[in-house]
Amino acid sequence: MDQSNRYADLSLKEEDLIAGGQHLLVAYKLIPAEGYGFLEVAAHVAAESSTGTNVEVSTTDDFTRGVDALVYEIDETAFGDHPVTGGGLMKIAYPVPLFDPNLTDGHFNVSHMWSLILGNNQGMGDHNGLRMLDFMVPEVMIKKFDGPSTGIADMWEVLGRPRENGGYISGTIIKPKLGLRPEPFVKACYQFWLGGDFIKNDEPQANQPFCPMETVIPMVAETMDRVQQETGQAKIFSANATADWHTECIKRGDFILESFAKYGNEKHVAFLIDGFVTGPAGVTTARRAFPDTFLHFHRAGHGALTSYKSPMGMDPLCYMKISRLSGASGIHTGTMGYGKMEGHGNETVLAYMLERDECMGHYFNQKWYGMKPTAPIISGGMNALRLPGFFENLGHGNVINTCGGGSFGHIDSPAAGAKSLSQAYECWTTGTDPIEYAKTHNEFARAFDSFPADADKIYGADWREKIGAHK
Ligand code: RUB
Ligand code: MG
Repeated sequence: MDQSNRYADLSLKEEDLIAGGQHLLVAYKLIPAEGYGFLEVAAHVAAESSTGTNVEVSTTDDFTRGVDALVYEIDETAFGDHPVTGGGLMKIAYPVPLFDPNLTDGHFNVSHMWSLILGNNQGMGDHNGLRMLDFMVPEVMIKKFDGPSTGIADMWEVLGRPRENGGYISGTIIKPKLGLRPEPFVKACYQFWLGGDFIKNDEPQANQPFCPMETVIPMVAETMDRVQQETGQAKIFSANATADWHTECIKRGDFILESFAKYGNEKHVAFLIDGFVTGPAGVTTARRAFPDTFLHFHRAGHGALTSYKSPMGMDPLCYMKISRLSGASGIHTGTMGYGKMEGHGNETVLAYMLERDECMGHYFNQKWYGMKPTAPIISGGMNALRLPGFFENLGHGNVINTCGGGSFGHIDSPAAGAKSLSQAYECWTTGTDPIEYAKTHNEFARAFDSFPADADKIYGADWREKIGAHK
């Protein structure tokens, strides 16, 4: 049934909708199924995502019609006719009263927003693809999302740096991913911390019988204390507190904080929450139960939702915005094409959208009205050789970066791997040519020997001759 006479109004102007401030706007890519018209399916999406269904229902009244979501713009051929990557653009305006404030405090909740704007409409049979490309939350709603409570500024402070522009945080992920018992696990921590700032649990590292949390976490806390005394430098550990049940998440969080508090280091802890698999409930549980602890949003599995290979789901930009609304202190943004995960150089907007108080996205200029920033966490196949190009593309180095293979794969030691990372940052901040820099910085030079395929690709196969003799 074509409902475009009710759920579409192409005379509406986006600037008026924005100025009115009473709508959440969403841009989608839509591929109608064979035999369906573009506007017809677009209107069905608006109906399914607001006050309607696939048929007219007798229970509708005038008030109901007043909160209809409306298609206000379409461009049927915007992305071409490829069956997967093609499609048209459509934008829908959702009236604010459609969204759900909490019973407890009147704050908006992300789960509800998500299920409305990217919920049932994903499963409709009259399209072959529906992907959310961008959305814009009006001021009246932004102010009622939790947003972050702590952030990278607090982490910089713990590290003894200025709260503004505190610079690159060199980090790692303990590798191997699984299979380390407590002794080798903390040995790996110790070795990295001799040269680096930040360690995170790899996302499946939790409470395995061969490395129980109640054994290993106190050992990590003791190791952090020892390495801090030996180096005179502050260190951070991001501990996995992901759980299905909020009580379990809180139990893990409490236990982790207590373990580090024994050494006065409870501020040196972040909680890693796998926010894709737990969903907004996991993130908000940690955000609200532990407002003073940095909330590290890891997103394993997100590719099923955000991959550019899919005509479904949402663009990574939308996922970033959702994480900031939920209150993540930091989220993995990918590596913008410089690491091993899917991505490309133009994804700098993912970081800017998280950091800035106002940022132009793919379709909408989002104002955050003072909501605290979420830090970009750069991870996945990175190493010292890939970092100078990454910083150059992003334009700054105020990020948390975790290099698992890039640190534990360094030919000399994890400490040398860690040092090679901060050297890569110094190389870039001083504008030094990496080959020249390598001549006087051994750990960075040895990263070339450690990752020769990367070295060949990024710096040319003659890097050995150019750098010359080193260890
Ligand atoms: C990286 C790693 C991270 C993922 C996350 O290990 O374990 O969990 O890369 O990916 P390594 P994303 O540094 O050895 O590649 O940041 O894209 O979510
Ligand atoms: Mg991982």
